[in-house]
Amino acid sequence: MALPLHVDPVAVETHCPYCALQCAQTLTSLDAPGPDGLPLLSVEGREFPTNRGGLCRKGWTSAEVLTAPDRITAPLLRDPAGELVPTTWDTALDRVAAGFRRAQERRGRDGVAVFGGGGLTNEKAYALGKFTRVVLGSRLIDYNGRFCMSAAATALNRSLGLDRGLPFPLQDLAGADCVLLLGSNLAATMPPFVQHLEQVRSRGGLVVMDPRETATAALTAEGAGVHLAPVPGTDLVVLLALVHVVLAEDLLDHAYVAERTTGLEDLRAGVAAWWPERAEGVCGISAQRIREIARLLADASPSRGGRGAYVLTGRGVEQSSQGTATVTAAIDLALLLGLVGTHGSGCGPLTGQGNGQGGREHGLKADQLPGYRRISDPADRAHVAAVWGIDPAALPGPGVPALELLGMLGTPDGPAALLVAGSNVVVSAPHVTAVRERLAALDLLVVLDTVPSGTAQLADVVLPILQWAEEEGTMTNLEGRVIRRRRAREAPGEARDELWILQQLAARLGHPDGFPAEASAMFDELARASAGGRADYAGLSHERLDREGPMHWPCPDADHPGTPRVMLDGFPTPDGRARLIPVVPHGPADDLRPDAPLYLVTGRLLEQYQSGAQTRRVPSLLAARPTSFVEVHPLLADRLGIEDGDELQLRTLRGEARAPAHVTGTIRPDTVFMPFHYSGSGSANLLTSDATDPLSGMPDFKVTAVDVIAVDATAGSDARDAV
Ligand SMILES: Nc1nc2c(c(=O)[nH]1)N[C@H]1C(S)=C(S)[C@@H](COP(=O)(O)OP(=O)(O)OC[C@H]3O[C@@H](n4cnc5c(=O)[nH]c(N)nc54)[C@H](O)[C@@H]3O)O[C@H]1N2
Ligand SMILES: Nc1nc2c(c(=O)[nH]1)N[C@H]1C(S)=C(S)[C@@H](COP(=O)(O)OP(=O)(O)OC[C@H]3O[C@@H](n4cnc5c(=O)[nH]c(N)nc54)[C@H](O)[C@@H]3O)O[C@H]1N2
Ligand code: SF4
Ligand SMILES: [Mo]
Repeated sequence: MALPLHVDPVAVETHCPYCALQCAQTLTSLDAPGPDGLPLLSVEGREFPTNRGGLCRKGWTSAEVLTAPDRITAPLLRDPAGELVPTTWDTALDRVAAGFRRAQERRGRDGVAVFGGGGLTNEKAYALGKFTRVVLGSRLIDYNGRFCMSAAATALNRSLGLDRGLPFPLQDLAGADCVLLLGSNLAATMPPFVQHLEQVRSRGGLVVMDPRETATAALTAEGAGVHLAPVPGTDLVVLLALVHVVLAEDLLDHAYVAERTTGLEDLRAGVAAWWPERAEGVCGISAQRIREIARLLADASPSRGGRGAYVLTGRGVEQSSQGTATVTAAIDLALLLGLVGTHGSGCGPLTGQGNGQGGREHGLKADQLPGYRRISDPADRAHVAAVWGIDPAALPGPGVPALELLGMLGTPDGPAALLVAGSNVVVSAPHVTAVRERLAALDLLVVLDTVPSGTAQLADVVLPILQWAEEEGTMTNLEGRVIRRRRAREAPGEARDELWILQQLAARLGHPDGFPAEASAMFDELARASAGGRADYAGLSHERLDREGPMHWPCPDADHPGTPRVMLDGFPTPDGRARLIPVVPHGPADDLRPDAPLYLVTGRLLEQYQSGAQTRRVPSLLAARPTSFVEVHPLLADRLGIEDGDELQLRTLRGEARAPAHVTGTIRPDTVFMPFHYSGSGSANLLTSDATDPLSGMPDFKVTAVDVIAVDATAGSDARDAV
């Protein structure tokens, strides 16, 4: 039912709370009050280069999360009976400060750890990093972006000297003859993105690599392109064979490679053994197909007369213990064809979370300081320490990647207290059973959230925060475009801005200054801390972004127009050249074996977001996708003797889960798929492996060896509830 508009509706221009496309929205206060007494908001799509007015189903319904019936509106403290009960801010903040002090008395500075999230604004990410390093003096901070963008970021920094996600604006894709999309289901994960692929589809140049026939793979139908469905976890081999063909058939851009790269001969030696027929035996894609794709991409390249070509990666190829190597091979391929740092072509990852890009630039990552500075670099440390008004020697060194950090919690030498802001680790981390054990071993778990997520339910103290439409700040989208998030609504109940919470905690821990609660003031400090760094925001401010609109970094001074396309004049490496780097495939850490003969692949559904903490609280989204399920090919269903809807039990080295079968021809017969958005016995991360990529710390989320059994067949055996 349409609600009547207030006579003078307040329309606020902001962006969606969820993914990195950061679709533009207009929020309007309605005349009718919601359950919390505050005006309800209507959501409309707004013209913006990434979404062109469109929103997906999650974007349309985003305001419903604000008034979730179980929204937390007062600080909660666990009482002696074990219940979380409301308390005052003073009591809650005193308890947290005292708990942090006690943990550090017992275990030293690293006795307290911090876990952040890629959904936090730049200002909050920056403040959390500063709080950890300056107030706590702890090196132990990392974030859920480790589970998301770390392999791509590591590869980009190593090969090109810069990780700006996409180094070009999305509208450039319209000019391409070929787009190679590796392990991304963007038609479900960023639906308005599909508009940017219309032209390349009309030219027959969209190539999608995914073991499933997803909505994105379906975009290649009717002559629009090609869908490649490799054996899960073998993308690296496909890429090595593509590079092999480009070199063997001499399809490369010789002038570009000579002028702008180093390492050609090492790369040539590295791929010599990956002729397409050998690759076919590993990945299942025919040698002929591999040659066709290499030629399609090469012919689209400007050096061979094409309009342009793009190589884009998603989590399907990155969330792997060989994720950095796979992205490196994708970059090698793009470099050989002259596609990187040139007009009309490109290569890069599709960042996932709303501020996944800004989070990794401004200090949530264990090894980084604001502005994408390195915490192990003396000059970088000196610059940031000066902005923070401390001695560089007082800055802690690098911490450890997210999964290692979670594994240390509550161990004799590990942290005794943890603060979580912006992640629901008991659903989204791999091998969650182990993560739960570590959280239980803590003396103090503090969670900042808007709703009682699975992780918040385990906390000793829950601090209620403002979200998206209630706060001011900036986000940096998948193209490095810095945009404004604006307040459209008052705080419900006692919920408070996280900047205020950090200010209050800092003061209680002996730092009365340095933590402004105003987002614009925090941004100005961030801009100074980033000045001269790789992600330079020095020329930006809330006021300038309000006046001139979104701008791309780097933007080093107030007269600089921002940089939509980076690396056109050279790469920010010591010699100005990109590095061609040979890599060696080793296969998924957890490979098939007789007691686990199938591949388990995990990923996303259009209607749910991440751990589901937000979208499972939107009635229409919950109704669309109420429970977990397992995609099973009809041939496999026959072999298991099951039908659509039958309950399945899945077993891996890490644990067991249960979910109903969804029988579909869109998956390989040797593979099953599970979404990871659910908690309880259908949670995919009860099953996933905790092996990680040695270079980036990225877990092997995408490929796990699994045994699948019809539940009836297990009756009377050792069947038990997994959670
Ligand atoms: N609806 C929705 N949208 C989202 C999110 C969400 O949770 N829900 N999350 C946001 C975030 S944080 C992220 S990171 C992005 C992620 O966006 P995507 O990367 O598009 O999402 P996923 O579904 O995780 O993985 C993409 C595809 O990888 C495939 N895949 C699995 N294993 C392999 C493999 O071995 N090789 C290849 N080539 N493909 C494989 C899966 O079948 C899946 O279709 O989405 C963002 N947008
Ligand atoms: N098996 C499997 N597991 C995966 C993946 C996969 O593909 N397969 N993908 C991984 C990826 S790419 C990602 S990004 C992670 C994401 O997984 P999570 O890190 O769990 O992400 P969310 O569910 O977005 O959790 C965000 C939490 O923070 C809260 N929140 C939202 N905004 C704010 C804010 O501004 N401040 C604070 N303090 N809290 C806020 C939300 O209510 C929610 O409880 O999952 C990873 N896990
Ligand atoms: S595509 Fe992403 S940013 Fe756009 S409306 Fe959907 S969730 Fe929001
Ligand atoms: Mo992500």
